Amino acid sequence: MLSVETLASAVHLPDYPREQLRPRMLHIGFGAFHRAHQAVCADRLAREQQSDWGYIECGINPHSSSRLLDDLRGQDHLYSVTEMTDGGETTRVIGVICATADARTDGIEAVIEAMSQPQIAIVSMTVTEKGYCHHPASGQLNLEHPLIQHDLAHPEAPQSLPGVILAAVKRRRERGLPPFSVMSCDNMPENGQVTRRVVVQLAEQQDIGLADYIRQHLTFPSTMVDRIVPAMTPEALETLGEKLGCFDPVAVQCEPFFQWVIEDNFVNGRPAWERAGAELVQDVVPFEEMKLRMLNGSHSFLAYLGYLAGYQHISDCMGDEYFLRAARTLMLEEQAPTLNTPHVDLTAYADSLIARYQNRAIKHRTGQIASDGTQKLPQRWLASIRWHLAHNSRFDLLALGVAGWIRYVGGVDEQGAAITLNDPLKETLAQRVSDSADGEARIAALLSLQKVFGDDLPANPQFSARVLHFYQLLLQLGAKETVKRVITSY
Ligand code: NAI
Ligand code: CS2
Repeated sequence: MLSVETLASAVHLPDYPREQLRPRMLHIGFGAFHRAHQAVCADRLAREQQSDWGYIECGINPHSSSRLLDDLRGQDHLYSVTEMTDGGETTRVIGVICATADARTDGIEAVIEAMSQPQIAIVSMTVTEKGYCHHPASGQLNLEHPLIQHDLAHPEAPQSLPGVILAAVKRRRERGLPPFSVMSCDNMPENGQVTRRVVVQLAEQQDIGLADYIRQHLTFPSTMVDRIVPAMTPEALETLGEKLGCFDPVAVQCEPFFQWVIEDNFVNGRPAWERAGAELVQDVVPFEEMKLRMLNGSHSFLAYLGYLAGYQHISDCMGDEYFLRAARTLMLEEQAPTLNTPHVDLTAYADSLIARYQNRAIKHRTGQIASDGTQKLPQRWLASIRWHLAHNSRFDLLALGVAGWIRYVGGVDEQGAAITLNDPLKETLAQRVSDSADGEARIAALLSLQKVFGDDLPANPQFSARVLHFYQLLLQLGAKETVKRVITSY
């Protein structure tokens, strides 16, 4: 447990009056990223600007196995964030969390009640792409999703993100309380629009009046979020604990880089985030697309090809000159041309991304980034592939990425060991893999996954042919040699 008494003297403690914080923000999804990003920003505002914006942290999954919120409560809502560079580390204890409400231990009613406290002005979330219960290819709410089915039957005790937001909005409206702004901090293009759509579409199934109220009175600002925050491992927590002078089960480690671009569209006030490194803008879309395609797109490429090649971490991939060149070429030759960012130096951006990937103090597992591919591929690769098909330009590395994903979801690595798939569609993927012979039939079976690839891509012979070509190279040469061959002949 984190204990301020035994902490190493170099650790920075919250030096602002915590009792004066007002929990006007409520966050759903107390994962690694939120702890190292939005909460750090609020902490900096409290420290440097005397901001009184504090957080209530919530979990909405009643069956979650995570004890993080319990642990947080057990240490006075304090936890540590350590920024890691090759040259050293800086640790800070974050003090802006005022309270928690967890469906697992307190019941979902406690969460909805917390969201219905009069002072709540912003509900934000980091629940991963799959938490929105939408079809990744179309962005529409998936009415067949088990959590949505549950919430349609039990709107008063919801389990999905849209269902929980809806229940809270309904209650606030009945009590005559002001609406809140809903801010997604997940890696999706127009994440505010996605959130708005799933909430309104669920409302339309239940109460048209409520759907209209949401359209008129709530805002859903979009955001671009960036900071590399790998999942903590038991070993990393132990090692860190020895340095800190106490074991902090809620600790996270991250890179020093921080970026947050926020659409300035809040219905009930907001912190002055711009005074703590965030950018408030009218239109986030160009920033989101740049980051999703160049950073996350190259991340997913390195994740699948790197995993198959036996590279455990992104920084290990950077030790292979061909992987490094492939990632940079993917960014600059196949993603940058699809973007609309006239005022950004994309070459400098690509170089800064490569430098961040080379940070060996950050142990970012390729296997972690490879998770949930069905939710990530559309915005990271497929929109760009559509652009290239329309412009008749080259997309070899993107097609190699798709081939790498298909090889990965085949479930067996190049040494014949099983790959544990982590994806909400893993049963469908496994079924399609087992029903298809390896090779052309496998490609057809996976590319026809309409929820991911839509109707257009599987029907495009040029696309399927490129993916098949690279898939066969992967089978023949393995990932390391394939990446080398493709990039040296690029
Ligand atoms: P994490 O695994 O530590 O946390 C995920 C959180 O989402 C957990 O609190 C979990 O309870 C919640 N969650 C998962 N499925 C859910 C569902 N169906 N409904 C409600 N809650 C659900 O992951 P981490 O690192 O915090 O990342 C979360 C998301 O943050 C990513 O998927 C991405 O969209 C975004 N992000 C992450 C970055 C990173 O480097 N870790 C950087 C930029 C964005
Ligand atoms: C990664 C991202 O896990 C993944 O899919 O690509 O979480 C990435 O680390 C962040 O978006 C960086 O901001």
